[in-house]
Amino acid sequence: MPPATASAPPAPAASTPAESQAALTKGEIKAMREFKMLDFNGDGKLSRTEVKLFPRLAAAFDDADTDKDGYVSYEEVRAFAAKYRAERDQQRAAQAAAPASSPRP
Ligand SMILES: [Ca+2]
Ligand SMILES: [Ca+2]
Repeated sequence: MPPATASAPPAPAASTPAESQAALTKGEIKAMREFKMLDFNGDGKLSRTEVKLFPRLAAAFDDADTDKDGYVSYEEVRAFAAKYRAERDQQRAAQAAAPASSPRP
């Protein structure tokens, strides 16, 4: 019996199998639902035609389609939303950090 054919899995037995990834935030659930609503033909990605009805999405289409395959996948939507949120947070933080910019003349 050669000991080389050990049937034990080589993976280190980590106790938590991506537990944090499984937990979807409320925002992500909402985003997923909206994504599925927009995905009329259910192929898991949004085409330019599918977002045509939504000018704001159509305008952001090229920005969101990071791999330029002509479709926006859910991953791309998520990345885009994260980027958008980060930029907005940054703007908000910048505004909060600048109390001198009061609208008084
Ligand atoms: Ca689609
Ligand atoms: Ca794409």
